[in-house]
Amino acid sequence: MEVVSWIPWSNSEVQTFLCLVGQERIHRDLDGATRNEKTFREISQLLAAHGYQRTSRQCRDKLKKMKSDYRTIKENRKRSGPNSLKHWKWFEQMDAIYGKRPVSIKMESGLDSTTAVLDPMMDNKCFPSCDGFSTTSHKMADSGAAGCGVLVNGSDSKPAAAAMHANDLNLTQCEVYQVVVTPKETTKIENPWRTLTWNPEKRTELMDTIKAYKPTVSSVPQTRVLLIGPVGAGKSSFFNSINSVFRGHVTSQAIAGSSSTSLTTQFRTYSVKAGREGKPLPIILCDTMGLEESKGAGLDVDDISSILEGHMPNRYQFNPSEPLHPDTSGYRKSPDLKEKIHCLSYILDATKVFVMPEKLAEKLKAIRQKANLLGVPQLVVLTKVDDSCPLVKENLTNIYRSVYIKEIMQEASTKLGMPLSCIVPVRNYVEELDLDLNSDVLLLSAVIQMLRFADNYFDEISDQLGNLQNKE
Ligand SMILES: Nc1nc2c(ncn2[C@@H]2O[C@H](COP(=O)(O)OP(=O)(O)OP(=O)(O)O)[C@@H](O)[C@H]2O)c(=O)[nH]1
Ligand SMILES: [Mg+2]
Repeated sequence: MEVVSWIPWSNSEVQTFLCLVGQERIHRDLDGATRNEKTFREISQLLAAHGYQRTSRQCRDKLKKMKSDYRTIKENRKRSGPNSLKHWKWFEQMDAIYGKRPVSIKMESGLDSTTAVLDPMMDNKCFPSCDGFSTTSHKMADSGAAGCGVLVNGSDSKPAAAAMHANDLNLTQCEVYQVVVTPKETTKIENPWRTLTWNPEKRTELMDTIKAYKPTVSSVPQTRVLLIGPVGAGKSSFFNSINSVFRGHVTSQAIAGSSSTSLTTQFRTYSVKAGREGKPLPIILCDTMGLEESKGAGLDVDDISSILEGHMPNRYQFNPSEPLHPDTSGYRKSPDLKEKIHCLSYILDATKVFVMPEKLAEKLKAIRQKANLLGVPQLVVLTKVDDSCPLVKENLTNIYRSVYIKEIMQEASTKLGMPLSCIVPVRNYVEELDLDLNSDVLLLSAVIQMLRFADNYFDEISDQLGNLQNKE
């Protein structure tokens, strides 16, 4: 039986809840959908990540109630003027979400919004604990000379204020500050923290570099990059996207789409051609079944070892209840170096990094250990950055200016125990028919990183071979 807590919602909890509900993708998922249980489950998980325990049902009921209150107050306001709304502190935030006004405008638009933001702080004697927000204070009116700020919490701040002003607390001048809460999703870093040039020349340069790439070990004509990650993370779409860039139009050779279990059920090694009749590129992308959190479901960790070591044949049908073993038909007993994996890419959905189930994170760690033992370099490709951040959706070149994307990348780096330099974001082709320059540049940059990482693998191999030859 479901155990439900009936503790009333705190202000900071509602604040966090509204941040989540107001996120563009969640808002879109909820908007007009009749079956939105999955989205409420996600909201419940996100709340849990912020330390609030609410079931998906409680989230649904809360939103229903708040929407009904919002409609009633809005109607009242229409009838009796704006004063009727002053008692409901969430009006401005609800209006930003459901009144079709951007959040940032709402937050800066006047005293009511300031009150809405300050209320939870007053109640909790601290800033709201919603990690999705950054808080800044903006001076609204300046009396011209140095003076005192408004005491947000008079009694608590008195001793410090007295000490700062030599016990003279007579108010002679007043500066009023408005606390503006800007969702991190819309906060920009002034200078991009990674530099990338977004023009056709750069795209051509990246494509030429990939075409001209040659593994440093002569027995390996093509570098093999393995794509693994949770169900629906965008593994197949990543191959499709890279293939599209080199084909010159959007293609979808690998089956991609949404499903609760993995749509990809076979191990596939995909060559990418430079154009329809072109030569195969020096890279092979290996697509796999999605990882699932529960044991015995999705791609098996032992199967990953088999792939890394080159035992698994192309088109092998995954069987989560029975991993590949030496007696399985097609099993490669003594794979060559060219059949092994030279770089392992974890494909992670950026919208889910903060709510990654513990068991899945553990599985990824176990895989990482195996790959480390085999000396396979690893990196993370973060997909769906467009769905994660409105700034990025609006313009992909904001990718390294978005505070939120940086935080997701940092979280991915922590979760997998990898440096931030091993995390690259991409936006796959999913719905469009034509290529887009900025998407191409980001996708190609990810491939370049994969090739650089594979080079590390080949360097190690060359060193080992060199040592062996020296010994002989
Ligand atoms: N907005 C957006 N959607 C994406 C992106 N990448 C993938 N998707 C969508 O995510 C869904 C899953 O993509 P797939 O490529 O099938 O994911 P997968 O990892 O291969 O999934 P399985 O094979 O089922 O494990 C599809 O509906 C894609 O359209 C992206 O970068 N942005
Ligand atoms: Mg797939």
